Parts: sequence; C-alpha cells; structure tokens
Amino acid sequence: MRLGIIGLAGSGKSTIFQALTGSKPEERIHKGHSVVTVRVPDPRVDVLKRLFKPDKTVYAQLEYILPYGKKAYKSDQQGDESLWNDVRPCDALVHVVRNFQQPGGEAPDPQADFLKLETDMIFADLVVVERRIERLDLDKKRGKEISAEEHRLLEESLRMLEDQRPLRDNPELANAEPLKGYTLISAKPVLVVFNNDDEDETRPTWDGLSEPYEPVVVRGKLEMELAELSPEEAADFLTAYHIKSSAMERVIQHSCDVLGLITFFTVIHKEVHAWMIPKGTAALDAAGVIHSDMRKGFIRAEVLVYDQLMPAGTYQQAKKEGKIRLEGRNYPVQDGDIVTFRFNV
Ligand SMILES: Nc1nc2c(ncn2[C@@H]2O[C@H](COP(=O)(O)OP(=O)(O)OP(=O)(O)O)[C@@H](O)[C@H]2O)c(=O)[nH]1
Ligand SMILES: [Mg+2]
Repeated sequence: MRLGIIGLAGSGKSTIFQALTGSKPEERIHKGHSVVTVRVPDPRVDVLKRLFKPDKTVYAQLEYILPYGKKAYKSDQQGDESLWNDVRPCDALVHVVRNFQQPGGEAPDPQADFLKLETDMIFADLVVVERRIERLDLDKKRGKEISAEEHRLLEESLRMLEDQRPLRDNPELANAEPLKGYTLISAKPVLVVFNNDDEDETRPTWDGLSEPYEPVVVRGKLEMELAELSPEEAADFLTAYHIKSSAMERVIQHSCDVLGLITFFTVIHKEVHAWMIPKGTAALDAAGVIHSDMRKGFIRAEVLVYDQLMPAGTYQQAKKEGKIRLEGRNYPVQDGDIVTFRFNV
C-alpha cells in the first residue's frame, strides 16, 4: 500500500517525511519522487518472534511518496492537473496542514489551508468527471454503446463535486469499480496531519462542518529532531515533551486505519510474517496475497486468534485445547488471526 504526502507549500511535508522516515527527502529519490518503505510497528509481531524464535521476522510495510522538486500546491495553481498526477497511483493521501507560526511570518490558519487543498482536489476531479461525461455523451450520440452504469456513477459524482463534497464521503462512489481507472483524487482516503509548533499539543479548533476524519496532531520539527536521536537519547526527549508514541508510529498506525487495513500473521518455514489486507478480505484472497498457488490450491484455513495463543503458551497447547478453528474460503480474515493455509499444488 502506498500513501502520497500532499499539502500546501511550506506546510511541512519535507519535515514530516523526515520525521517519518529518518531520512531527508533528497536522499530518497526514486523516479523523481522521494520514496520510502516503512515497517508497521506491531507489538504482536514482537511477541510472536519471542515465542516462535523464527529465523526471520517480517513486519507489514507501507510506502510513502513525496512528489519531489515541485513548488507544489500553491493557491494560484488551482486546476493544474499535473500537481495531482504524481499521487494518482497512491492508495491514500497524507494531507499535511500547517499549524505552526512561520518564522517571522503568518499565523497559521489550518482550517482555511485544509479547505484550500480540499477544494483543489475536488476541482481536479470535476475536470476529469466532466470530460468523461462529455465523451460518453458524444459516443452515445454517435450510436456507440456506452456503459449506463458508468454514466450513472459519473453523474452522481458530478453532483457531489459540484456541491463541493469530496467523493470519499460516499463510499459507494469512492469504491465503484467502473470509476477506478480515473484515479479520482477526492475518492482516496485521507489522513490529515496537523503540523504543530513544538510547544503546542492540541488539535486546532474548527468551526462548522467539514471537520477532517480522525486527524493526527504531530509536532513535525520536534519529531524530525527526535527521529535523529538514538533510542536512549530519544527516551529523555519523549518524557520532556510528553510524547507517548513517536509521530512515526502514530502516523503509520492512522495510515493503516484510513486504508481500512487489518493484520494477520503466518508462522511457516521458521518465519513469522505479518500481512496487511483490507478489512473483510476472504480467506481465499488472503491466501492469494501470500502466493497465487495458495489461492489456486486452497483447501482450508486453520485459524488461531492471537489473544488465545498467549493463555495457551504454545501453538501445540492451543491446538490441544481445541482453539484452532477450521475455516473455508469465504471466511473473512480478522485482525490478529494467526493463519495456516492448507492447499494443494
Ligand atoms: N516551528 C515549526 N516549524 C516547522 C514545522 N514543520 C516545518 N517547519 C518549518 O517550516 C518550513 C517549511 O517546512 P518544509 O518541511 O520544508 O515544508 P514543505 O511542505 O516541504 O515545503 P515545500 O516543499 O516548499 O512545499 C521550514 O522552515 C521548516 O523548518 C513545525 O512543526 N514547527
Ligand atoms: Mg518540501
């Protein structure tokens, strides 16, 4: 899963990238963007590792990209589609909103800044949707067969966008298969990150509607400095600034949440492995995430709930106690399941 970092100029995107990854954006250039893969911290994996003593432990991962080298997203560039194209392949967005006093400059206005970029996103989608509707109408006039379903979804999207509402507010539209190819920006889940001053731990106040869904507050500059310290040095720092978990951990955790991801585990071939899948994924498709052969030859899934492993002490003991369930291909895998797939090759 890949998340694109966006935000108005000077909102702290580079700073947050560095806080998140421990490296400067310019040190991580890949195909014109700053790209980094981060490990999703998960104490359950640490426990499984201690218990099974595997040769190898694989944590779940997320990828963050920061479109690089552009003075991106200035208000006077509204409607410039190229600004958005960089993040079209992303599964979700991280929207960085300035909530710190610029040195010798303007006081922050996070609500106005947030709405500015929201409007920009909506406008970018509006252009794409209008163009596509025109195209379909033209095709229809020429006697070509068009998809009525696609047309209906586009019309509905158009109405929403004209009302200044992002498509993500309507899950049916945001996830509609016929619209997937258009990679509409406002349909992507968004994690809003308020970038606060060092001394400020509070979430900015908001008046009226359009409050972002479950935002995260970070102190970007502070946490960037934190990311450079050794764990011992960082510990003192965390206490002094009342930081319970690092920005990195919180942003990563919330990234998984907005993406609607859950984690299941496998313990095979001396390897403990955490896998992330969208909530509701059936066992058959979860097997496919590991290997296409597992999906093809799927027989059943043997499931042990993580919370039942600890009281039993060992996997064998849990098995003896009858804690292992057999599930079929349609079983929706749950967060924390330890799964053994049985399959034919
Ligand atoms: N006080 C304070 N300053 C910050 C914070 N985050 C970023 N800054 C400062 O704000 C300025 C802009 O930060 P950047 O991280 O470069 O912002 P950006 O979004 O990458 O900017 P562009 O790439 O130009 O769009 C820099 O001078 C940072 O040091 C913060 O949390 N607190
Ligand atoms: Mg930058």
